[in-house]
Amino acid sequence: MLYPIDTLTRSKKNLDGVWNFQVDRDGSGRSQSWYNGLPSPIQMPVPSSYNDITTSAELRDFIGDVWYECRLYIPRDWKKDNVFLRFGAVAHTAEVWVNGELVVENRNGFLPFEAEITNLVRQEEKLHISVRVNNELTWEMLPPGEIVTKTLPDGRVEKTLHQQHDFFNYVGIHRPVYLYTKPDVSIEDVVVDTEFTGDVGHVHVGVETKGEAASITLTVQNRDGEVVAAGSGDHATLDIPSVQLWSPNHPYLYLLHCKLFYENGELLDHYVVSVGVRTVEVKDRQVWLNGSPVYLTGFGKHEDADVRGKGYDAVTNVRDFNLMKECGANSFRTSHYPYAEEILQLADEMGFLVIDETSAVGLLSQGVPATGELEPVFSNGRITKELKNYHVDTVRRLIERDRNHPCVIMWSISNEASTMEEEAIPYFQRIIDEVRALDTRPIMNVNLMLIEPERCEVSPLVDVIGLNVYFGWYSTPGDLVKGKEDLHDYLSRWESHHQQPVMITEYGVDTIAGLHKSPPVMFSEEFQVEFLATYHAVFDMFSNVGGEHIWNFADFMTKQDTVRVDGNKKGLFTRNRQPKMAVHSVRERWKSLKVGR
Ligand code: BDP
Repeated sequence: MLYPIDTLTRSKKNLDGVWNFQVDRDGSGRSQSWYNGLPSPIQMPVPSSYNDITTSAELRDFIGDVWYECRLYIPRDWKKDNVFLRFGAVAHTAEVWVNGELVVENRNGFLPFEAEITNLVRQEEKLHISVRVNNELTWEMLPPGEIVTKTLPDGRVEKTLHQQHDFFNYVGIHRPVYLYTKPDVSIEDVVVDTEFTGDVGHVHVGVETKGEAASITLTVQNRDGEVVAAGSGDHATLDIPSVQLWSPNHPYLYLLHCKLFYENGELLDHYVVSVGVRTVEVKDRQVWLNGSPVYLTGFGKHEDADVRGKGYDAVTNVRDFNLMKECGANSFRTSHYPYAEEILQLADEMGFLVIDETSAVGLLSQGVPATGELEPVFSNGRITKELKNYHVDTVRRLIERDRNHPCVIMWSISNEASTMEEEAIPYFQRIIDEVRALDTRPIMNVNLMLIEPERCEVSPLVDVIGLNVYFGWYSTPGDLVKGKEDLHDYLSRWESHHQQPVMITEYGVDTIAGLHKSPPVMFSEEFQVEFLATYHAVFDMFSNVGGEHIWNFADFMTKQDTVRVDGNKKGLFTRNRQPKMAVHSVRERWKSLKVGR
């Protein structure tokens, strides 16, 4: 599904703004035909999570259905085109009606979906769009979770969400909503892959079309608008002489113009894709970018901000990227779900390497702390065929959405699954087969520190091993001498048991901005500085460590819990995107690190 853009043949209309909204307390909205109009709506911004917009604790923690609606006119000159309605993401499940007709259902809170509504568009009347959103998690979807219901003495039903992850279950229409047009004979998909020989860049292009076009032309323009390569047909390789390679330090983007023509030369469709020429591979226990080893510095992030929750917000994103550049980060992981397409576009433009993660977070026993006993989930029926199918569908949709982005260098298929079970092998093999059938990028799987290297069944199947490590925090809390020893021992065991590079996908400590302690104690800014420095010294002892991502870029909201003070405070920045003390030493390290170490 191509991202909607304005071109010579296509138009789009952004529907973001303030929509009508209503909570469906007893789930009777559908039987009362709320898709024809909400009885007593309040105002709700789109895109945004709805949870923190009002002052109601009930709405923040509500479990069940809510409804959104908006009304608008379709521009007159859209008459002859096919019209589509597209949602960047709605968490977690959605049903969409247009003029009272159900047009699409979606069960994935982090990926786009759309419906063709050409037949429902009446030019002289306002279009009525209605969306039912549900935030319940089950073990047949990702992220997994469970709603436990209890009937109270007065007959009311109380619902409690049991989730597997710590980040707050923000929900709503989270990403931009578009109406857009597409001609009858159209470009349905464009797939781009790049490589280079010497100073010639090769852009391999595949174009999928609908309807009968007489010819397809492909041209590549450089930043100055000059055509530097051209070809034709639905499959072609375009060679760019004196190519400017894409990298974090030089995020050079070309524009690939695809055009469909009728016999008489009439232009039928036009679509444009940004192309960064670069290669990624894993060899000699390192990740290589453009033929040289690259050491990843950066963060595990979240889509999370005060008031907006997980709602897409360009202000926060550009600020985040500026802060990351400023401290020498060259990369981040989309922990723990696919991020908005607009974020990847920004990463292409500003130059960040992205580990693109699915929403498979927490496929392990309920509420497991970072230390303790792991109960099986793959062998006891907890992980079902439905969940596996959902996971396969997620990686397929994720790759189809993101594969043209030069910023995406790796797919992360899960975070903290129970990978010591033999039964995890066929499950993950199926996911990996799906990824490999669709794309050539390296695959990573992320393990929590309870996973013993000698017993990890899934790591042998992947290209890069992600490790989340919190020795001296969740184990031997506050003791960095022991924490250092344990980290060293853990990394040594990974080094001797597995041939792949290891990427430290999480390490960090909760830190209250402004809390100072000497000598350092947990939660103080001094402790964060010391913890990170201790870990960095250990990473530097291992040549198979291919990168370090601090957990987390910024403080983020979690569910209420005794171990969280107004959220997870492991950010290097506060939730308001202001620096904590450790930023300075991290910047010094990352700016002085040699790319390949
Ligand atoms: C890791 C999880 C991450 C948590 C982190 C923590 O991958 O989502 O936020 O622990 O506890 O295990 O801070």
